[in-house]
Order: sequence, then C-alpha cells, then structure tokens
Amino acid sequence: MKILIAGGDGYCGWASALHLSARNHDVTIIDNLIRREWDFEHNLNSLVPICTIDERIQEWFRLTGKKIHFVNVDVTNYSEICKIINCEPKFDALVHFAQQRSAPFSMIDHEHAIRTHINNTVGNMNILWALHEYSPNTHLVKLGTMGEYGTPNIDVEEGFINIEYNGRSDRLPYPKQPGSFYHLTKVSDSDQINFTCRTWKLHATDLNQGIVYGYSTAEVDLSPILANRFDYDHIFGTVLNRFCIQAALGHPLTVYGIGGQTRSFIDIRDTVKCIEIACENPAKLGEYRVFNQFTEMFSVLQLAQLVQQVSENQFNLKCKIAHIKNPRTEKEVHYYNCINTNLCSLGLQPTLLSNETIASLIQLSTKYADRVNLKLIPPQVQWKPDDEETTPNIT
Ligand code: UPG
Repeated sequence: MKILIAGGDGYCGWASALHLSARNHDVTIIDNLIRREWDFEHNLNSLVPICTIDERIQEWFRLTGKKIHFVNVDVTNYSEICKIINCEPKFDALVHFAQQRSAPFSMIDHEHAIRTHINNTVGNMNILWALHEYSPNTHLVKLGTMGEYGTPNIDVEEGFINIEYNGRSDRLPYPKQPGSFYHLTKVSDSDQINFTCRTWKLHATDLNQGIVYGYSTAEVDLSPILANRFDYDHIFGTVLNRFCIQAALGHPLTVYGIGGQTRSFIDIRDTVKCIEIACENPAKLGEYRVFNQFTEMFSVLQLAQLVQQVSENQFNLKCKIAHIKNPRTEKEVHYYNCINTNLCSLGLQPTLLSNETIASLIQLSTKYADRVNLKLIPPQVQWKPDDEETTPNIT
C-alpha cells in the first residue's frame, strides 16, 4: 500500500513509519519537525538522543534498502497538504499523527491552548477537506485518544452507544468528557471526521489510543541512528515511562494525588501493529468506525507499585512512592471499564505489561541517566484550582 504518515517524526509516528516500511508498504512522512522545536522552546530533551529525520531515513535505507520519503510540511498549510494528497498515484491510507499531543502543554496558558487548538483542529480539517477535494478513496487512519471519553460511571464502548429513551432507541456517539484543551481537540476531530464520512462519504478509522509506554520495536532497535524519542519531562513524558526513569535515578515516583486514576495503556510495539491492522483492513467508503486502541487498564498507583517491585527486586534500587499534590482536575477514585474488542477481532495479539518490559525501561534509563535534567520531573503545569480540596500526603 502507498501510505502517508502525517507526524512521522514523533514517538508513535516514527516507530509506525519504520514498521509499515518493514512490511513493504511505500511510506511517505510529512512532518514540520515542530515537536523538536517544542523541546528547545521548553528546555526539554528526549532521554535517548535522536538523529535528524534525514539521518534516520538514510540509515533505514542503508540497513534495509527500503526508501521512506520525507516532505517538510505543516498540516495547517492547506495548499501544501492539498499538493501532497493530490499526487499520483493516490495514497491508499493516510495515518494522521501530526498533532500537539500533551495535555499539560495545552494547559500552560492561553497561548499554548490556542496553539494546540489551531495545530490540531485546523490541521485535521485541512486533511479532511484535502481528502474530500482530491482523494476521497484514501482511507483516513486518525489517532484519537481514550482521553476523549473521560471516566464515566458506565462501561466505555468503542465510539458509539445504544441508547433507549422515551420508548425509542438509537446508536449514538458515546458521550465525551475530555480532561484538557488537548483532549478537547481530539473530541472535535472525531466529530469532524464522523461528519465528513456521513456527509461526503469519506472513510475513516478513529483510533482512540490509550497511554503509550515502552521504547523498543523490532525496527527502532536495529541501530542507534534509528533511535526513537523517550520523554520523561512533566509536559510530554507519559506516566509509566516517567516512573521507570524516576526509579532508575532514585527519584520518588510522582503519583499525582491518591493514584486511583485508572487509564488504558498500550505498549508501543502494539501501537505499530494496530496502525498496520487499521491500514490493511480499511473502513468501507462512507464508514466512520472507532477502535479503542489499548490492551490493559491500570491505576496510576498500581503502575507505581509494579515499577517499585521491579526496581527493588531486580536492580536492588530503593524506590519510594510519593503522593504529590495533583496538578490536574481529574477524579482520583472512579469506575473504569473500557471495551477493546475491535482490534483484537482483526488479529491484534496484545503484548501485556511484563516485569521484563519495566526492567528494560529502567535499564535504558540507567544507560542515559546523565542526560536527565531532574528539574523537569516535578509537575509545573497546574490546572486544578488552588482552592480545590487536595489529597492527603500518603506515602
Ligand atoms: N500522572 C501521575 N504522575 C505523573 C504523570 C501522570 O500520576 O508523573 C497521572 C495523571 O494525573 C493522569 C495519568 O497519570 O491521571 C495519565 O497521565 P499521562 O501519562 O500524562 O497521560 P495523558 O495526559 O492521559 O495523555 C497521554 C498522551 C496523550 C494521549 C493519552 C492517551 O500524552 O497524547 O492522548 O495519553 O490516553
């Protein structure tokens, strides 16, 4: 298949580009490399050093003889997006990762919320218009998030829910309760995509992905020049990756509040497989479908305890769990049960979280420990109002 990956220089995008190319798909990446600039702007750095996109692509070609094409394009630039989507032969699939994906980034201040909104919402709409105008047969595979649903007190279905009301019934989009301006943009994207599938007969798969953890994939591991980014900072670092780095450095694990926040998770090795499955099994023309892309659910405290056990038992590292004041407005104790049957029924065999994976991430962190700036670990972006009840300091 000819596949366009928007945002192919990022954490999930780069690993997916390599994976699809390894499976002999003809891959083109578009990316404006802004994620690297955001690091610079906020004095952040990936734990693992990453090469330039040109070096990465050359190394992939040297090792495998497979070409990945790259064009530096901003998704908010409509005419450039149209040029790419209109090129012949047309793309079979467009995988859209090109978004600002951090909740804390979107909550820093008005300016960051607006930047997130423009990048994500305008970018998504540009892609939809360009597909409509020039390539309606290209299947859109869009990265959504499990964070669109929030934490309702009922099971979370895959995108839609059957509702009976006043003696009538319908299958309607599942109610959304996002927890940040970033998550809100994903809800808006889902509405836009659903609308354009209904109205223009585009076809799309909305992948509501859980929190991604891990580093290794078969392809990334082939060479240090193919290295993926691995974020540990309070803006872009996601919870399990952060805990593993903290354990390696002897830093107390930063559980926000009680730690009863339960979320859905996925190993990056499964992310790349899910992208492959979605591309190779396209939605029907006019169909908008939603897959919940995660494999397991954990509370934040459970994860901290798992990391603590591995670091103490396998590495003899003392590991403390610190319950720090939660900077986010979110429920810390709640019901959480999400359905994820669609991807499994198309063949996904989940890679479940193991002690080996946690140990490998602790080892990776130890290897690059001298690159860690400890000041980037404590949360600095707060969106829970100061006067709201804070959680007790339980250790
Ligand atoms: N949390 C902690 N301690 C930390 C970091 C986070 O307790 O040091 C908590 C946080 O309060 C939240 C949960 O962990 O309850 C998850 O936070 P995080 O790992 O930062 O993930 P999200 O903010 O949910 O966002 C990530 C990705 C986003 C994606 C989403 C999928 O950044 O792009 O959409 O996961 O659910």
